[in-house]
Amino acid sequence: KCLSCLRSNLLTILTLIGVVLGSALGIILRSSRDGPWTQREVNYIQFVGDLFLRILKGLVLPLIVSTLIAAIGSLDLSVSGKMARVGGIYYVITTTTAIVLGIVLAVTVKPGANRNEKEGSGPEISVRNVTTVDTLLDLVRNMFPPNYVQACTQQYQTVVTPPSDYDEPDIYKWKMSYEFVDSMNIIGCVVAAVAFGIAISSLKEQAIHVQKFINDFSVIIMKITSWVIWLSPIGVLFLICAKLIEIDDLAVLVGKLGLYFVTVLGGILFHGFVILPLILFVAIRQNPIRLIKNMGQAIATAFGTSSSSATLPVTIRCMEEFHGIDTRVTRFLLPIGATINMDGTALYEATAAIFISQLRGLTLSFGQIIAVAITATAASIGAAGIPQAGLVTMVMVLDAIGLPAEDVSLIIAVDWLLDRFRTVVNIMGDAYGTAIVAHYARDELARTRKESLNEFQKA
Ligand code: DAS
Repeated sequence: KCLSCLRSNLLTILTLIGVVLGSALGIILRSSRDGPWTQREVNYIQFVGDLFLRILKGLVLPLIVSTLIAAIGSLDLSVSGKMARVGGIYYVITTTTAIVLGIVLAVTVKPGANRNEKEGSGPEISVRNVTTVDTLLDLVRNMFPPNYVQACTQQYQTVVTPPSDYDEPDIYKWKMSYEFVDSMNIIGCVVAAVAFGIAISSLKEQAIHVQKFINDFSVIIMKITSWVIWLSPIGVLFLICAKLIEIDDLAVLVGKLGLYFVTVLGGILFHGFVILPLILFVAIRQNPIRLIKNMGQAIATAFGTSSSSATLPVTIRCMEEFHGIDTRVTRFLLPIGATINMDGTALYEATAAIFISQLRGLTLSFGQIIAVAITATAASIGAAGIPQAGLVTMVMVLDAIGLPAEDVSLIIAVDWLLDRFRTVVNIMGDAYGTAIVAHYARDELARTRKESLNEFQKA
């Protein structure tokens, strides 16, 4: 536990160093001349950060699709029907609540909206306005596509018009091309993955080999993601440095970032320590304070490690030894919850994506809000329980509304701290769910315990 605590703190410390160095370098370079930097010079600095983001983007599709199929395919409704059903309903309700809260906060507080300051600088960006019909068509496009590869890759056209003084250096031909076609129809892939997972779960033995392959594949992708995450200090340094040089009004951005931080933090804490306890009390009339107290060690570990997976053993111990939950429930639900039930991450993804669109001066259509809700849900399910996993999957939420991945650099400076709070709420969501499932499955558990005792006595 101490080793994983040190490891994930090492990553956070290195990322923090990247943020500080990148900020210092950006401010020094920015003040080293009076006039603005040309896009060419900014791109040369941002290049290393873009490489990092390109690697993340390459990981997102296999990570999300394999995790979704593995998680849904492994839910064997026959073995622990009641537990899986109650757990599934709980996950849907709490994740949906988190997403809706995140969207409502972002569109009401509007942390990224212009407040009568001059228009932003940098390349103007205009994304194809995604209507609700577009989103609905995208949902099913990957199910029955005429050309599956084309359906997975062809997405919105994000036309990035460079500033008039832009002279296109060779290394950036791909970046500022006038038809910057974005890739990944992620929501279509999500729907196809869920359908595939349900089919595997219903086929049981017949699909056992595919299930095992997908499980192993998702473990491999998560392993690669945990390696790539160690590149984030370098990526962060160059992304922040380039953004500080490029951005027009630094003070305005810092102010908006502060409001964004408070908005996300307020939403996460409200969800984790007001909404979820309310759901617990309404569902089983249990006093949430006792559960929060019993989860004290897990909360501290989650905040310290920024990793749900590293905290899992502590969460299991807290729920079994201090809260008295049946091990059959904790060992079944908590590993699944630590992988696919991340309310803090879900809320953060939705709020951050809308915040960035506001910074870009974009007003999202209802269809795009729906696309954010779907991809933020998938991002929270697909995000691994490792530090900054939410930042990795953020690129796909931005992608769904046609925003470039490098826009994560606008929120990266405060991500290392928000990550800790969303990890705490992620594991608290799992804990409340375990208590609720244990309550509703108590008869089934008592019966199966009696049956196994009888068998034991016969033997
Ligand atoms: N750090 C992730 C976790 O372990 C959450 C996130 O990155 O959003 O839950």
